[in-house]
Amino acid sequence: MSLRISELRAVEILDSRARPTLDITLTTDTGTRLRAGVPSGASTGTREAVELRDGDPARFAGQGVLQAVDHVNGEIAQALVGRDFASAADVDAALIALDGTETKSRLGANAIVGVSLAAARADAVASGKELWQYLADTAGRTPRLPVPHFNVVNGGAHAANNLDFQEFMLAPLGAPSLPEAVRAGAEVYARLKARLAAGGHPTGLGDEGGFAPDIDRPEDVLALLVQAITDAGYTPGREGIALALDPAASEFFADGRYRVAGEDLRAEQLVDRYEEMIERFPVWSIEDGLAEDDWEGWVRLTERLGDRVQLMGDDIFVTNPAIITRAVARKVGNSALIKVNQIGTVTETLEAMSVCDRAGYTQMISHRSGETPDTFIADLAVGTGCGQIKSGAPARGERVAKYNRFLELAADHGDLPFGSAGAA
Ligand code: 2PG
Ligand code: MG
Repeated sequence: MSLRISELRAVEILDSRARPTLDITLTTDTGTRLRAGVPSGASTGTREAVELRDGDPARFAGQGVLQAVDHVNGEIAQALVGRDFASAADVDAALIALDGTETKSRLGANAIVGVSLAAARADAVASGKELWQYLADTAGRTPRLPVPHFNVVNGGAHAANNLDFQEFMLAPLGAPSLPEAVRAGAEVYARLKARLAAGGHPTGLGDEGGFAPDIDRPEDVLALLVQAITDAGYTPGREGIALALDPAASEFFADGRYRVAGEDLRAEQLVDRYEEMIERFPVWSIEDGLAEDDWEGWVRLTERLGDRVQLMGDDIFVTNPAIITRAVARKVGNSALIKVNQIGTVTETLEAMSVCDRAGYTQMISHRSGETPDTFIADLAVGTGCGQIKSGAPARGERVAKYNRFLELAADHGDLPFGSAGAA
């Protein structure tokens, strides 16, 4: 199989948060055109691959991506167009070599990841496969429809409320099928809205489509979620709908203390709080429970709670195979959040996932808070069969696009298994 690119074009478009990002069109020598939209985070890890932003205060408050666009249309196109590649992995290798930096900061990880996503799509078409099948074969994994984790309450850097924890998710682990899981998420979302309204809370939305009420204490949100699950006729818990948290603790960590609902907590005290939450509420997964630089705290967190819940690294691991390898050696966490744009290419993303597999760490595919309607991550979740994804609330087009892609795949491929391997 060979892949030859005849044209590569980038355009500056808007993401779901009114910030500029890139749209990539890759045309192959057979005339097939593939598109990719580039996602962008707000609560980013400091070791993520670096997005190139123009910094010109006269445009989009410095957030423009015209330099990254120029790099795709200029240097990257010159290097890739007309060359024969054996696979998209070879395109990724060429992109990494061309950039030449550790963090993809020269050409921009936003430029590189867009081309990488489009190249994977082109390779899938050249191989005569659907994207998820192609990714499954490339990764050597068994496809599976994942359990969607619906982020229904937004705080932290994703909402203008008082809530320090960033994400509160519904995890329908007990759903018998993907369509039933999506239905559960949507039904509980509706009941949650009604509960919030009845309690006098505004029902405005945060960046990922979850509600953004002014509730300070995370425990109060968890209690509300359990009520909404019950209101909708489901069972709270792993056999029905469990809960997952992404406190994104790096965002409220300063001078060795975690500031939660007005209290300054040491890591040990925050771990105590998590332990109480796990005992009182059906929380099955905690992402970024402690800050990315608090490795000591993470070791203790993992010792104390690692055999009871999934402890997932996002800002601390940044989908980086080398960092995850260090974490495994130090027994930090037991799971990794996987974001293609944190590392910058599909190839390195799959590598990070195989490091996790070898260590017995579970994985969850993730969107970013700034998204486009691109559904690549839905196919990535199915193809890698990791069993879990988060793509925000079951509301807002750019979030729902991913969930709807699963509904399509479930309808077209009745034999695809469903469920989270790590949740049992
Ligand atoms: C996270 C992500 C996605 P952001 O912290 O997990 O929800 O947020 O894209 O802003 O980094
Ligand atoms: Mg996170």
